[in-house]
Amino acid sequence: MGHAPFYVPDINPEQHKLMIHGMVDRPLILSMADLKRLPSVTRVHYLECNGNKPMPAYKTVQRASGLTSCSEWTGVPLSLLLKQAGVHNGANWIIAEGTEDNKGTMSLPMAKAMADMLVAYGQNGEPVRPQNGFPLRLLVPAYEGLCNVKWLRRIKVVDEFYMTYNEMDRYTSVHPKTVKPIPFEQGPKSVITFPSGEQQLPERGHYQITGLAWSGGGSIRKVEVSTDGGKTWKGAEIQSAIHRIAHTRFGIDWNWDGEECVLMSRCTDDLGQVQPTAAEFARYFNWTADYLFAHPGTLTGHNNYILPWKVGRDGKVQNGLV
Ligand SMILES: Nc1nc2c(c(=O)[nH]1)N[C@H]1C(S)=C(S)[C@@H](COP(=O)(O)O)O[C@H]1N2
Ligand SMILES: [Mo]
Repeated sequence: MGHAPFYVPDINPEQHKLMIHGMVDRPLILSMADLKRLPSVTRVHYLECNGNKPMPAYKTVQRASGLTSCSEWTGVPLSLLLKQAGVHNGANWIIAEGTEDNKGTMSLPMAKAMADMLVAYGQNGEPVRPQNGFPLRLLVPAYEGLCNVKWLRRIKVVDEFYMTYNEMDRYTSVHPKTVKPIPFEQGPKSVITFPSGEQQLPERGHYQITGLAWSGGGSIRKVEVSTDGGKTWKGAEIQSAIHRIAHTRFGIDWNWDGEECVLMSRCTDDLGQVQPTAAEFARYFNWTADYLFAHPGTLTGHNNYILPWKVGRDGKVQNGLV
């Protein structure tokens, strides 16, 4: 599988180059110093792996939804480099390539490259960390983690979607001319981090339910929390600065009466998209939630459905999808 590198490439930043070529008038080869001389932008964005898939068997929030992170990224807008290179008419895709053995190659739409992709060299005010792509990473806000090619060294401007290493894994039976890649943009998602699976409430009384929300559709407009398994919902408080396409922290006061209950959160983004339940999510594929859970390997794109937590009378918290 190309999804996880087996090692972190040891790259000398003094020697590292980014090449932009293919359907362009003026191919570019840029050093790190060249890139750092160009106008930069800094933005906070989350990343999430498609492997983040809440399943009944997953006991903790880390296991069900831990493959996500949020950083402040600094870099050069890819659009600036592409304009400098002069993109040909009909060049509707790019192929981004990393430096390690399997290259982590991805075909990505030109429209997205021109809209908001970043060639990032900074992460939280420091160089991008080795594990996250040092010295250069392609940042593709809102698109699934896979698209955010680490250790970036080459961007080829092309006419159509290509079957590269990562795509072979997913679209093995389709022809490049007719393939319809699963939608890259991730939907609205939230998770309750407290109280969550395997945690223990010591006694009845006051708690604050807290968690994280994010969406590829933009910023988080609201988060609602239910303490009765989705029968009634209350607006939660947004507790962090709201950035577009970024983790947003929420919380709500709660008085636990000591009875068994099911906690759920659902968010709405500024496109008006609402996070689905597992049943609603499965229905989109003409499945039931049971079918979805019985086929963990099934390709579904982004798995942004609600992960409920069941609180027992003993205060023990368990996965509520069971
Ligand atoms: N070059 C390269 N880029 C890559 C990968 C890879 O294996 N090689 N893995 C991708 C996948 S599947 C994900 S989810 C993200 C993970 O990013 P992170 O390690 O910064 O969390 O990087 C993506 N970029
Ligand atoms: Mo991933």
